[in-house]
Amino acid sequence: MPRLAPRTSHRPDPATAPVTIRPVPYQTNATSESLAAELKSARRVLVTTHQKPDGDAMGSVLAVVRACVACGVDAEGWVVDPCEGNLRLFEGPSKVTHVDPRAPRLPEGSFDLAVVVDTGAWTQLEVFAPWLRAMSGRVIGLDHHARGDEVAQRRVIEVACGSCTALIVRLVDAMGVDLRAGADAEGRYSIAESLYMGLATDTGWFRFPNARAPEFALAARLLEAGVDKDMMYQQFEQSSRAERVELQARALSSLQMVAGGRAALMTLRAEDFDETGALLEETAGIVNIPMEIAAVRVSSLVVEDAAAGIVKLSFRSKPADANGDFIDTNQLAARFGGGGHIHASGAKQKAPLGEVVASVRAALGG
Ligand SMILES: [Mn+2]
Repeated sequence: MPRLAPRTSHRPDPATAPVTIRPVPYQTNATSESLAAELKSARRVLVTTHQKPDGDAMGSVLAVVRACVACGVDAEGWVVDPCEGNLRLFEGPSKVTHVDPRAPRLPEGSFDLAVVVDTGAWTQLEVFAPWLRAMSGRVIGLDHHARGDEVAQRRVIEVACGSCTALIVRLVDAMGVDLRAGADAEGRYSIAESLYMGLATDTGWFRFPNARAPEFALAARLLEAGVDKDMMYQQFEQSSRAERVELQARALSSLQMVAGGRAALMTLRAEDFDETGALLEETAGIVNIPMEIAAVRVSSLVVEDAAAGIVKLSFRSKPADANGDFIDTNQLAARFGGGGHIHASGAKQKAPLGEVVASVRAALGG
């Protein structure tokens, strides 16, 4: 089986060595029903997710908050920014507190239950970690990632779910809440809308390999519950600033083909952000562009975050080809201390841009 990233041909340098495998198995140890019962008997619930929430993370937070509120449980979201794109437009009347990671603070007030969604990794929950550790015994989790820690004592993990919201719909059903709950007079801000936000964005608007029959079935259910898919597509995919498109042009002009054209590598330097006026969060989705090329099996984007003094890596891969071969981007990212999914992952490096680019090229088999 041809491999783009053979494990033996490249010795990772110590700075980029993969993290050690954790002793605690990250797997389901509760049911949607038992978590639903805990939520319904709680008085005040806090819902959080990974730092720099994306559509699935925010959609998951909003769905759990709205389901609780529909059951008469006081619930609010606490998230650590930056918050991607136009996500805040979907909060509506739901209570969400945004914490700036440059001025970190812990949740205030007393909560009898915390819910962690779309992650279970301490590395993605750094700011709230002390608070979550103090809540130990009263933290529940719902996630669809393959790796995580003992953040939530009771959790449902389903790697096969195309989005975390595709898992959360089972919780909402177990709570006995209608998916239209939360909607205003125009039908906005329902549980269904927040579930669709995660489902559509995490599946690349139903194009990625993780969009399977259950995801389409859920989409149909959500549309029947009143979701305005055209409005949502415009809000997420057709409302960029011109600066973002200029940044895309920079990324494309940096494109290098690796491993005989089967891997794509793009780089965005600090100057590319300065000169275009684009923001770091405006890199979202750029890594997918080279996947248009027929021969490309895996695409990577290396982004210099000068302010944070780090370099960020993103990997995407195509589904299995006719021979059943595919690149496992979760394994690829693990070589750089990161992780994610089989076909979408990321990592961070604290090293000069040139060195990181060389390591990525080597890992891709170039
Ligand atoms: Mn997700």
